[in-house]
Amino acid sequence: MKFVRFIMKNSALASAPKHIEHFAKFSPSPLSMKQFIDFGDCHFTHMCYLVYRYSLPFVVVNFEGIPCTPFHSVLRYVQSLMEILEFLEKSPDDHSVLGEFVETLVNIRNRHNDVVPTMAQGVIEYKEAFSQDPLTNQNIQYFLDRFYMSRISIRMLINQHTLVFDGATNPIHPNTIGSIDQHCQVTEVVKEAYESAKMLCDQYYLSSPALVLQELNTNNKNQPISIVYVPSHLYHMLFELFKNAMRATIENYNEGSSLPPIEVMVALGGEDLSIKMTDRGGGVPFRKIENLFSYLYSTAPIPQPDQQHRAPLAGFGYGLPISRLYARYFQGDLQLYSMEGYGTDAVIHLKALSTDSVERLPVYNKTALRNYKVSQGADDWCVPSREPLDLAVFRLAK
Ligand code: W6P
Repeated sequence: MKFVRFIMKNSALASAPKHIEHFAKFSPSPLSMKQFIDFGDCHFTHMCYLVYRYSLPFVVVNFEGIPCTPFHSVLRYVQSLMEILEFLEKSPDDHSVLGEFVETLVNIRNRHNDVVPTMAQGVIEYKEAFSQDPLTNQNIQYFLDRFYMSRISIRMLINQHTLVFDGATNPIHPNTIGSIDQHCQVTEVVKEAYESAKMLCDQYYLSSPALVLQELNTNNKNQPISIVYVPSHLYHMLFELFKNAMRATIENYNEGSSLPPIEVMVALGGEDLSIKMTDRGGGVPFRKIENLFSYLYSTAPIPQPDQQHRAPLAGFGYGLPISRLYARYFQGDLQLYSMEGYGTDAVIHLKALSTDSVERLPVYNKTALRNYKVSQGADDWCVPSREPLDLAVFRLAK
């Protein structure tokens, strides 16, 4: 924090620490889908307040949390924060101020477009400079899951505000409010995500597994399943899962047999909407499943310009952990169940009811800080030995 104060004192940002300290005391209030929808006619100051209430702890944790956040990225957060703070002094009743605010939000969103690769580069640098132990992995996981969840929520707010600003409904999707579709047709999104992944897959491997899609709507038999959701989030998760399933299927394929299809089951119950994607790609050993979600273990050096011919379906870096965050963002989850030698089931669980779809947001307090573990302490479980026990030693000791 000292370092941050130093930067701020030496720039036009002198008033930021005061604001940060003030607003960091607030906890963000999570919004439900319904509240997001009602935002259609939301008041400017409310929005403004929300945005910077979110962004402040975000900035704080950005400074305190990770040892090697690239410097310019930190400065850009300060800049965005200051730009939002400026609006607090302006009159929200002035329509030109509203327009200006939207413009600022769009600039802020664009400024932070490349946060994920920038942070990934930070993790790579950390990995090269320090160790790659389970404790570091755990701390980076804890920090980045919360950091990216903040980012998802801020971008959701910014998107809602900028999209509903002009008050016009989208003529093609009249049920869409900002980025929320009140009748998000799940199987349609599944098909779109499949087609995009298939295109990449065909391009690279010259073939692709077929899709077998089924749905079961227990609430309303024979009706297509629809939920109140953000289609772009759902698409992001499904596209990621399809790419993984396709790659595994093709790479596990034996000449002479036919390419097994990817099966997707969509089920709607009273509480959950679940999507299961099954591949026969040979699976992943149980021990390695967690690593698929690890920011530390799944970073590969960012490809250099001369290495552009790598597989488009390989090494997606943060695709899976971020997809899981999208699922968790509205109280859902994404899980992988694999049978090594056979294949993998990837399951997305979402809330069926919009009243249950409430943002899941991190808070920044002492408890959160305590979750950054400093030393492992004595392990309270035996470490399995690789060598068979030499009983002769025990006999001798007697
Ligand atoms: C695999 C590995 C994986 C990750 C995510 C989704 C599906 C699959 N299939 O073999």
